Amino acid sequence: MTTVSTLPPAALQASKAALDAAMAEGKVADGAKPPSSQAENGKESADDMEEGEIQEVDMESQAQGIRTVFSNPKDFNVKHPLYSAWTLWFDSPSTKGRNLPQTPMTAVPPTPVPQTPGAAAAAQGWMEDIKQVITFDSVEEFWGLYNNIVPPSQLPQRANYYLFKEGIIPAWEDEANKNGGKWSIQLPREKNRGNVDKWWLNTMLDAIGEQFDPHFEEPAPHSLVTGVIVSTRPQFYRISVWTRLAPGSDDTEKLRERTEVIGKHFKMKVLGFAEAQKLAGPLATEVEFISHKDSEKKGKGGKKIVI
Ligand code: MGP
Repeated sequence: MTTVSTLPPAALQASKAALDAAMAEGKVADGAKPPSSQAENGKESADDMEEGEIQEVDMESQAQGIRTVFSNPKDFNVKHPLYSAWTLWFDSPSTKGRNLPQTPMTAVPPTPVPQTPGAAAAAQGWMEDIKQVITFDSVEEFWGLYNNIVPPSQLPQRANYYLFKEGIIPAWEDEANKNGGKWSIQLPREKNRGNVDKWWLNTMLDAIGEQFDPHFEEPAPHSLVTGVIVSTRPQFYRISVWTRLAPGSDDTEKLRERTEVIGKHFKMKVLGFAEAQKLAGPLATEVEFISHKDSEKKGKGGKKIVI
């Protein structure tokens, strides 16, 4: 299944602009709210106006009956498409070994597991407890979902949210992941309960807005980012950004640079740390990259890139 939008350039541009506005408005302070009209056109909303002030109306849009989420958060009729569709997956102790009933939120056709028999069997076991929640392809649907799901700080221990491009399963074995790796950071749970929701929101926004990889529009292999994950563990939180490729000994310097740009963006723009800031400590790691092939070896060697 292809994951790249076939939208015309104008629609893509609108999508990016809408997302930038959403991020500027909602990213940190009041992340859960959809963007306001101010974000789109710099005009005041009716609530912000002084008595007697006259509100400017975009006659052209009105004439055409276009109502964006910015001009009418409840009754809009235009959606801002994302560059790709994304699927949210979830697992927690309560989903393990259970077949969840198909509610409207989970009524998504199952994604096929990878084709080679060995990979399929391995991924099947791993994917057994991971449930698809919903697939969305617009800014509005993202906010609708975000406003209706439990934030990571309220999840039980040993739970995970996985947000992956549609058609890619959150497993090493998927075609799109098998040669890739992940940037991740682990931080102590108690000290970071107040930060994890903001970090996860920022991570999702920058993933769906294609902010991580500046070369995301190149014909192949498209964006290096395939998905993002937040994990709650008894003593720490972990946030990861999965990539399609991992720099290895026979790769060009270009792939390593492109991978490092993603790691630096994650550390500085998404998590808000300074480039030189040291983060490792008890229960904490630096922002570090490891290939999935090395992760599979479970600590038996493997080279990490640390930012
Ligand atoms: P984890 O949940 O990513 O790590 O993987 P964590 O949090 O360190 O471990 P936990 O025990 O606290 O949950 C845990 C284990 O799941 C790995 O060691 C693998 O055995 C298995 N696993 C993880 N991933 C991401 C995959 C995958 O993509 N495919 C398969 N087949 N197994 C996986």
